[in-house]
Amino acid sequence: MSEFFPGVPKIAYEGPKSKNPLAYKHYNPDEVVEGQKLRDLLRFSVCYWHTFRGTGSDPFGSATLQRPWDDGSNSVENAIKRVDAAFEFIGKLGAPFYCFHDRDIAPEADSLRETNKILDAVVKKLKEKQGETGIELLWGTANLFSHPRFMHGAATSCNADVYAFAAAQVKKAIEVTHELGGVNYVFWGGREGYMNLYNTDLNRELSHLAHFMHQAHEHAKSIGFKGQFLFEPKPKEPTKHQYDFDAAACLNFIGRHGLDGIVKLNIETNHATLAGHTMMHELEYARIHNALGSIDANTGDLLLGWDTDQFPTDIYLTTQIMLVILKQKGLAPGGVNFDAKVRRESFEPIDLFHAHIGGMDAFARGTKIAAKIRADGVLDKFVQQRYRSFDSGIGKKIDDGKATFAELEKYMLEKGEAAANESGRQEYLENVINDYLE
Ligand code: XLS
Ligand code: NI
Ligand code: NI
Repeated sequence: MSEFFPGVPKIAYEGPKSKNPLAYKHYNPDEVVEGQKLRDLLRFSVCYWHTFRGTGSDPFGSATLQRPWDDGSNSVENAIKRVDAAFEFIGKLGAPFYCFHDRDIAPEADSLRETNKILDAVVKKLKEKQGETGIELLWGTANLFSHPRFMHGAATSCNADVYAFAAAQVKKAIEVTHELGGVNYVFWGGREGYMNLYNTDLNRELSHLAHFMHQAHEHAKSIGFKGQFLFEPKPKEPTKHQYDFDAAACLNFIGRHGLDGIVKLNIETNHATLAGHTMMHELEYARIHNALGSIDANTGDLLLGWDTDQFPTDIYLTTQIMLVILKQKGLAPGGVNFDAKVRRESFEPIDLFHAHIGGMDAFARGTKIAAKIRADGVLDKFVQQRYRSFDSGIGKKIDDGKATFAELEKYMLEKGEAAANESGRQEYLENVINDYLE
C-alpha cells in the first residue's frame, strides 16, 4: 500500500517527550477531554484543494511542489490516482475526515453533462476508498470561482445563465456530498461580491444570493440530505467588497433573509485576521448566535495582507479557539478542517505530514490548556463577578427588560452618582492565561 508516501508509517501518539518528527506529541485521539475523546471533539479534516491540488505556484512563479503521483494532467486517470494518494495520506495521518470542492476531485469538461459524468466516476472511487479506510466526508462544496464564467460572481452574477449554471453545479455538489455521507455543505462563494458600485445592483445581488441558498436547502431536503449548511465569512479576495465579510455581516444576511437555523457559519482564522478581527471574536460572535458550525483551521501572516492559509502552530491561538469551542462542547457535525497549505519552499511530500502533525498537535495542546483554564473557572468567575451589578436590584430589573427610562432617571436622580467602577484587570488575566501555557 505504501506506494505514494514510502517510508512513512502510520503516525502514532508518542507523548511530549518524543523527538520523532513523524509522531504526535500531544494529539492522542483516545485521550478524553471534558468527557469526549479528542478524535470526536476535534474532528480533524484534511482539505483536498490545498493538500492535493496545490502546486506551489504564486503570482510570481510556477509550481514547485513535488507530487510524484500527479502527472499534472486533467485526465480522469490522474484524478483517480490522486484519490489513492489522498487516502493513503489521510489514513497514515489518522485524520477521520476530509473535504473538497467538486472541481478539486474531478476535472471540468466542455459541457456540464460530461463534467458531471466524470465527477460521478471519481465519486465512485472516493466511496470505495471511504469504505476501505473508514475515512469520512466532513463537507463538500462547489468551486464557483475558478472558471472564467464566474467573472461577475455565481449566485450574484449579473448573467442569469451563470446563476443557472451555479445552481446546477451546487445541486450536483450537494448530491455527491450526500452520496458520500457528507455531514455538512459549505457555501464559500468566492466571487460573491463586487468591485464597483457604479455597475452593481446591490439589492438584487443579495436577494439572488439568499434565494440561491434557500433553493439549495430545498433541494437538499428533497433528496434527504440532512447535513448542516455553512456560510464561510471572508472579507477580501478576490472582490473588493465580499458579501460574506465577517461573522456579523453573514449573520445579518442570514437573519434578514429567513435563513436562521438553516445556515450556520464556517469560521476561518485567516479570514478573521483579514476582517480586522481575532479568531476568538469571530467564533464567539457566531457562538452567541447559535451559528458556530465548523472551522477552517489555519493562520495568516500578520506581515502579509492576504489569505496565506498557513498551518496553525501558535498555542495561544489554538487555546483561544478552544476556549470558545469547548463552551459549546465541540463542533459536531462540524469539525476542524485544515484549510491550509504548505509553503512553496516546503516542496517535498513529507512536508505535508509535518504540516498536519504540527497543526493537530497545536490543537490538541490548545484543547488541553483551554480545558484546564475552564476547569479552574478563572475566566468564568471573573466575568461573572464583573457583571454582578446586573444580578440584583436595578441591574436585574434592566436585565429582565422591566426598567423604563423614566424609572432609571428617578433611580439616578435619587442616587446622584453611579457606583464606583472596578478594574477590568486585562493584564492580570493575560498573566493568568500565560501561567497555563506550560
Ligand atoms: C478560500 C476559502 C476556501 C473555502 C472553501 O479562501 O477559505 O478555501 O474554505 O471554498
Ligand atoms: Ni476556508
Ligand atoms: Ni481562506
